[in-house]
Amino acid sequence: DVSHHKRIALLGAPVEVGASQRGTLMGPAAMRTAGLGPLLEDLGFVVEDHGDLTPPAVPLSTDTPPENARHYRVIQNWIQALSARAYTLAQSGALPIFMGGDHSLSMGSVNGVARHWHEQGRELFVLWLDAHADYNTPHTTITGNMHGMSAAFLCGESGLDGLLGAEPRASIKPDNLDLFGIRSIDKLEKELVHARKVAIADMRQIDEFGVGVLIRRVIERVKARNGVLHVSFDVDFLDPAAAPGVGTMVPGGATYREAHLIMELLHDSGLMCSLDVVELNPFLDERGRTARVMVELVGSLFGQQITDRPTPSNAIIPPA
Ligand code: 6HN
Ligand code: MN
Ligand code: MN
Ligand code: MN
Repeated sequence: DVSHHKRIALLGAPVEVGASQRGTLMGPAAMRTAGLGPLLEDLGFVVEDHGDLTPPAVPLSTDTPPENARHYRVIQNWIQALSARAYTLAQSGALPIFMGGDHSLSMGSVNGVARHWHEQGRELFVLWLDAHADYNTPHTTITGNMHGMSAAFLCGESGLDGLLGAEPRASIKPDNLDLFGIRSIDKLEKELVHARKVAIADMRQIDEFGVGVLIRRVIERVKARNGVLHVSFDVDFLDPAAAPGVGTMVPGGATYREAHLIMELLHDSGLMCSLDVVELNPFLDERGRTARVMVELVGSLFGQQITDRPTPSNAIIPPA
């Protein structure tokens, strides 16, 4: 049923202090400049652009900031505002696209959509396309950067317990998270991911089995439980050669073609209920290349096709 979304809600979340490099605050503007709205309209969607979120400048909460969580107060304001907006956008029946902004924003976007789907009695699954696991907590982090903590927070790990303030916490099961494209993980972070039995498709698996097989496995798992899927797309999932506009480049990432196929298979699945596009850093980009690539990939995620043949979904032999 989520594939019947005809309305897409765009929301910018220009947060940058979750990362060590500045510049992701320009991400939403770059996505708009690269033509995201008109592309989605061409694909037949009604696009509502809700502009950029502006969180309150004054602290909303009075909890004690944890150690090793840099810019906790600023991010806390973002997360609380985002979670509330994500919840109401999901409730409105539109499919929200959260344009970042660094990856800390997902603590708010996913929390809010998870709350909505849990109320509907639907399980939320999260596909984390990323070079990194983002499974640190204030206890395990080396950098203190909160964009490295979002997946762990969403799976209910402790250490940022006051972050949401009065906003209800709607954690997902570690079982319902798929880390995909991973090639950089810290030592304690790895131990935590293994302890929680989080599913990981790392780059070695991608090389050995291919993204088609591995993404179908993700899709089948969601389908089997009648779930819905949130996609959290960190630009550094892509190889730096395809996407230089990012602060945390790691060599050996997904190619343009691999990413494109993933988008097409996800589109065919009809399971996606919401999307984050995060870590785009236009300040580090080359002539808008990365923003353009991300917009193209989102286009494929929403049904852009090379030919207008019926999509050969799950075909073993290519149709004539
Ligand atoms: N991201 N594991 C490193 C850290 O600082 O915790 C990198 C995190 C990167 C986060 O790319 O969204
Ligand atoms: Mn990330
Ligand atoms: Mn990353
Ligand atoms: Mn395509």
